Amino acid sequence: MSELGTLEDLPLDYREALTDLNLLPLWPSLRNVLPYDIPMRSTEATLWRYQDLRHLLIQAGDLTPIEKAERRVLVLANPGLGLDNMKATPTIYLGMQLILPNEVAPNHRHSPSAVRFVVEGSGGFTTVEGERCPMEKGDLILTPSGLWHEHGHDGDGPVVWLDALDLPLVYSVEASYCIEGAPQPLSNKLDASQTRYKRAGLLPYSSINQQRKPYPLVRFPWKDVRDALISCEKDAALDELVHLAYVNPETGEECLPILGFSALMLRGGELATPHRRSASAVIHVIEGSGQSLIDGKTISWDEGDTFAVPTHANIQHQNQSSSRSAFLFMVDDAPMQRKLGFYEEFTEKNHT
Ligand code: GTQ
Repeated sequence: MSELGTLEDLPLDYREALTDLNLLPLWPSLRNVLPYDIPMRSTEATLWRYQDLRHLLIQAGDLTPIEKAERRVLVLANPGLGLDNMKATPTIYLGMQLILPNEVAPNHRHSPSAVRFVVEGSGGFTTVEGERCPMEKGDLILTPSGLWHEHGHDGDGPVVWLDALDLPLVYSVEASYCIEGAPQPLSNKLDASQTRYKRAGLLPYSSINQQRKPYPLVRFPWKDVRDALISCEKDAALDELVHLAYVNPETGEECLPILGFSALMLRGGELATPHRRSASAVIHVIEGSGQSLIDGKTISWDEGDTFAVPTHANIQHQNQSSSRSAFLFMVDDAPMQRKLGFYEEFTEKNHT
């Protein structure tokens, strides 16, 4: 491998002539954009503890009325990517959103896709294109690109959820915008998770012949996912991950185009070593406590905590309890990488 020429190797007047014409020599920077073997990564394995941020979020409820916020959110920003850039990873935006009883976060739709993962409280709901989705702890609710959505709360006490959006990607291609709308007529209808998609492999007969909706199911109740993980565990080999993907029930494909969602169960005492992957991810702790080793950095996590996993990272997750299972919710950008043709999984460790 030969040493590449630097900028300083070039005469000043030549460099100025290039700059005047908006030109740049590639070779001094070639290894920055195409490093050998492992990408250049600025994302840090950052931990956001729920215990640390919760009181600040509740305080925002006193300081900022919902009318002054539209969405009352504290953004979980990765310091390695610049705090102001609102990135947990290069593609994933994360926020903790608070809604108080009788508040309304008004109807809108936008080009980035979003999901909500409920962290705390009861009685919240998100209406998606007229479908009222109850929000209970651990429920996943999709608000795909372009669909109307608004949030409300007709219970007691604070309701908090984690927002994950593909905003950094959509923003970076200068395609992110939002449209305001009138409140959606509230239906009392149950959402499709309760009326249409009750079991894997069984669809409402009428849906077979119809033009498929791109997002037939927008709510995945945690109770169903948790039960499914527990029943999978009974049949899983000891060295097999108990890991389920949230998918579109009609196509079996990932439920959104850019970000992917999955739930991982760590059995009592389990030390899990998932394959190193080209995708970045964030992990939210639904239940349990433990440690994750990410590129040599130890993250100690508890219920409600969230942490970022850079692309190509070496990872291990250790359940701290020898008897109780731990449950993790994961968001990654593997669907985008697969579509673009550069998703990879590695069976061996990398450089470190
Ligand atoms: O609830 O629609 O965290 O539009 C950021 C942007 C939440 C939302 C966020 C949003 C929303």
